Amino acid sequence: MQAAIAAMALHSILFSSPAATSYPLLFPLSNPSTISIPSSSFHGVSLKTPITRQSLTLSVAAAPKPLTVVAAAKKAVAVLKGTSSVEGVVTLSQEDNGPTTVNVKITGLAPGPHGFHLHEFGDTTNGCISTGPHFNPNGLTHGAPEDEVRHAGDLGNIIANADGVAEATIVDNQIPLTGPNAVVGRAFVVHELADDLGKGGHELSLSTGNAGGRLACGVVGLTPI
Ligand SMILES: [Cu+2]
Ligand SMILES: [Zn+2]
Repeated sequence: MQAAIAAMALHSILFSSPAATSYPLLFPLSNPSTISIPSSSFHGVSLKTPITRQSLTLSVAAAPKPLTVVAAAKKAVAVLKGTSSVEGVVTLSQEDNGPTTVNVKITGLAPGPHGFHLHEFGDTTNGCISTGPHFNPNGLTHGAPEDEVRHAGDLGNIIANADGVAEATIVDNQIPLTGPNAVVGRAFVVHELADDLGKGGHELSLSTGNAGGRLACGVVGLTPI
C-alpha cells in the first residue's frame, strides 16, 4: 500500500511539471500573475490533480460490472382479482437464465389448499375463464411442479391459513420472464379447490388437477427492477 502511495506520489510529481505549464491554457481567463506563483506552492496544487484524475478513471472503469448484473435481473407482477373477495399479488423475479422466484400473497380464501397455476392467456375479457388452459408449451399432461411430465404452468397448491391468507414462495424453472416460453402476458389463477396434481383419478385430473372454479386471476406484467 505504501509502495502504491509512493508510486502515486511519484506519478503526481512526474505530472506536476506539464500540469503546471498547462494551467494557463486550462484557465485562459485567470490572472496572468498566477504564472508567477512560486513553483513550490504550485506543486501542492498539481499533486492533488493527478490523484483526482486517477480515482475518476477507476470509478468509470468499475461501473460496467454492476450495470451488467442489474440488466440481467428481471421482475414482473400480477395483481389477482375475481368476482369474490379473493385477491392478491404475485411477484416474479429472475436472474439471468436461472429459475424464477414467485412470491405469492392471496387473501379471502377458504382455509386449506388451493390450486395455483399459470394459465396460457393474459386475457380477462370474460373474467378468469378467458385465461384459457394451463400454460403448456411442451404439450404434456397435468402434474405436480416437481414432476417431469407437467404443464409449465403447474405450480401446485398454495395453502390458506385460518384467516384465509395464503403466502408462498415458489422457485420454478419452467416459467421464465424472457425467451420463447416467457410468462409475461399470461395469467396466474387461484382455484376454489385443491389441485390433485394429476393423481386424483378424476376425468379432469390430467388436464386441470380437478381444482374447481377460478376464484381470482391476474395478468403478469413487467415492473421496475
Ligand atoms: Cu388453474
Ligand atoms: Zn396443469
